[in-house]
Amino acid sequence: MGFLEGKRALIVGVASPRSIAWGIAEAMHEQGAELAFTYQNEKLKTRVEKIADATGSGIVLPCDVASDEEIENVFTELGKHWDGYDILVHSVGFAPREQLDGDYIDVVSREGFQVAHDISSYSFAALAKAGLPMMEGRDGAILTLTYMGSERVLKGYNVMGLAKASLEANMRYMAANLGPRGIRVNAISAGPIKTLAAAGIADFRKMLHHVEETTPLRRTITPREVGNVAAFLCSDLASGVTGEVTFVDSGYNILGMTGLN
Ligand code: NAD
Ligand code: 0WE
Repeated sequence: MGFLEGKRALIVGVASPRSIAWGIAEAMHEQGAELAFTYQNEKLKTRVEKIADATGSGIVLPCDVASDEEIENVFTELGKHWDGYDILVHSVGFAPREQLDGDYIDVVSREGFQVAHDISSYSFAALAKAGLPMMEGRDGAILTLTYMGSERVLKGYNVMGLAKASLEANMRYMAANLGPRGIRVNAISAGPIKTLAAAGIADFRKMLHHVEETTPLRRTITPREVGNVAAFLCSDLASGVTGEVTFVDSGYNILGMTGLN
């Protein structure tokens, strides 16, 4: 029997079979969870329906996290299928394209900063808050996806680094507030993976190569490896863990002088 048997999970952030959220959905399904999904826009709907089919889920709802109304609507609709739910996965990040190319100080703008923080950090609290009534009284778990660019400077990550720092602080404040109500809140800090969110990022292939050459495990990680840790963190096996950032990065974050490994 899987360690998520009897749990219901809402997965936000599938865009393609390469999405980290796709790997999380597969891992949670394998451990016995019942799943529901959201999609950002009509273009992505059929992709999300594919993973829903593959995991025996019939619940696929629209949700652009820029819209308060769409966030509210997800839980109104979810309530027609489920009387409650146990797990929320937030696997969403976005900054306007031009923010991720060039030096931070040259490209940062009020608009770019606002959008990055709104979509990549605020949406985490907004989804948790809107879904709170349906998670009350049932050992819930909430998870988000972050990146080391929150703590260290990576060329080109720019305002996304600030947004991820905000997201991690957001996660800790949510953990403190929701802990007394039986809900745990955590983050996974993943190493680089070639997903849609990595498409067109300058030198991304170089970064993957660097990870293969220098990390303790000498390889990149897969969405499914992130998924397995996500399934664990959202299960009762992790009942004592909240407010934590867990790295799934082949050990990259422990290194100094990476060029010499
Ligand atoms: P992805 O492109 O597959 O997923 C990003 C998701 O964000 C997509 O599903 C997209 O639809 C969604 N999204 C963006 N704007 C949205 C909006 N306004 N409303 C609703 N959804 C919106 O890429 P991914 O790599 O799987 O990214 C998932 C998460 O993992 C992101 O938070 C990303 O920052 C994080 N992450 C990625 C990597 C990596 O190297 N790929 C590493 C560490 C962390
Ligand atoms: O969080 C991310 C990427 C997030 C992202 C990607 C895009 C591309 C398309 C946010 N916004 C957009 N906007 C778009 O228009 N990662 C962790 C992947 C990533 O991106 C980098 C990285 C890594 C790793 C950018 C520079 C340096 C490293």
